[in-house]
Amino acid sequence: MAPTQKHRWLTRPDSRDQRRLRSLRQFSLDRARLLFEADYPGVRFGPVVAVIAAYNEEENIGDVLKAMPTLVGDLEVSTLVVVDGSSDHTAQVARDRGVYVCEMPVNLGQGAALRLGYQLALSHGARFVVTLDADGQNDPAEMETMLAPVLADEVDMVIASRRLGVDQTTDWFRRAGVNFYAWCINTIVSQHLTDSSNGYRVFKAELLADVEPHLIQEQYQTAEVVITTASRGWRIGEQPTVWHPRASGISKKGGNLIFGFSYAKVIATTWWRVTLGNHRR
Ligand SMILES: Nc1nc2c(ncn2[C@@H]2O[C@H](COP(=O)(O)OP(=O)(O)OP(=O)(O)O)[C@@H](O)[C@H]2O)c(=O)[nH]1
Ligand SMILES: [Mg+2]
Repeated sequence: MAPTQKHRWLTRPDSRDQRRLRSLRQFSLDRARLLFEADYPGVRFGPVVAVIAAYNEEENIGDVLKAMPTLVGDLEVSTLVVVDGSSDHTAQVARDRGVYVCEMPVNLGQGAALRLGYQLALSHGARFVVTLDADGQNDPAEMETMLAPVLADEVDMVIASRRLGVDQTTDWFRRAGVNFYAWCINTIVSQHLTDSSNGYRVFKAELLADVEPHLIQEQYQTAEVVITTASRGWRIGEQPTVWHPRASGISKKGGNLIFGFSYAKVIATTWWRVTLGNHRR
C-alpha cells in the first residue's frame, strides 16, 4: 500500500528518496570510472599517486599542477585530478597540463571525489597516495618532506601541519577551530596531532585499502579519515609545512560557522560509527 500523508511518519518518509539518491550517486561514480578506463586504457600509475579533488578551481589548479613534481627521489609521481560537476573549466585546465583527469557529471563533494581517486589509484598500481588541495593552500614542492617518514617506514600516514610549520592565513577563528578540533580528535583516538583537518596527506596503499571502505563523508572528510585510520591501529605522523592563503575564489566548505558545525558533526558521527562500533555504510 502506498504511504498516505496520515501514516507517512510510520514508513520512514525519506527512505525512497534516499534510495533514489544513492542509486544516482552510484551511477555517477560508475560512469566516471568507466569513462576514466576508456580515456586511459590499461593505465599503470607511478608508485606515488597525487590525488587532487577539484571543484570550480579553473583559476587555481593550473599553477598547482605546474608545481607538481614528477619524481620524488627515484619514485615516479602520477597526478590524478577528480572533478565532479564543476561549472567552470577545471577539468580542461587539468587535461591541458597533461595529468590524469577523472570527471563526474554531478557534484558529490570532496569526500566522494577523493574516495573515487583512492580507488583508481589503488587499482592502477599506487604504493603511496598523496592528497592535496587545488586552491594553492598546499605546496606541491613539499611532497618529498611529506613522503619521507612513510618511505622510512616510521609511520603509515603523514598529515601536514601548519601549526608545526607556518600558517600564512590570518583568520584567527579558523585557527582556533583547527586547534579545538585537533584536541577533540586527539581525545577520541589518543593521538597527539596538531592539525588533523589538513588535507595535505600521505597514505601507504595498504592503509588506504583497509580504511577506504569505511569512509562515507561526502564533504568534510579529514576528521573521518584520521579517526578511522587511528582507530584501526595505523601509525600517523606529521610534518611541518606552509599553509598558504587560497590563491583565488572562495572556500567550498561554507563560512566559519557552517564549516565548524559540519566538522563537529562529522567528528561526532564518525566517533559513534567507527570507534564505538556502530558500523553502517
Ligand atoms: N571534486 C571536488 N572537490 C572539492 C569539492 N569541494 C571542495 N573541493 C576541493 O577540495 C579542496 C579543498 O576545498 P576548500 O573549499 O578549499 O576547503 P578547505 O581547504 O578544506 O577549507 P578552507 O580552509 O575553507 O579553504 C579544493 O581543492 C577544492 O576544489 C567538491 O565538491 N568536489
Ligand atoms: Mg582551501
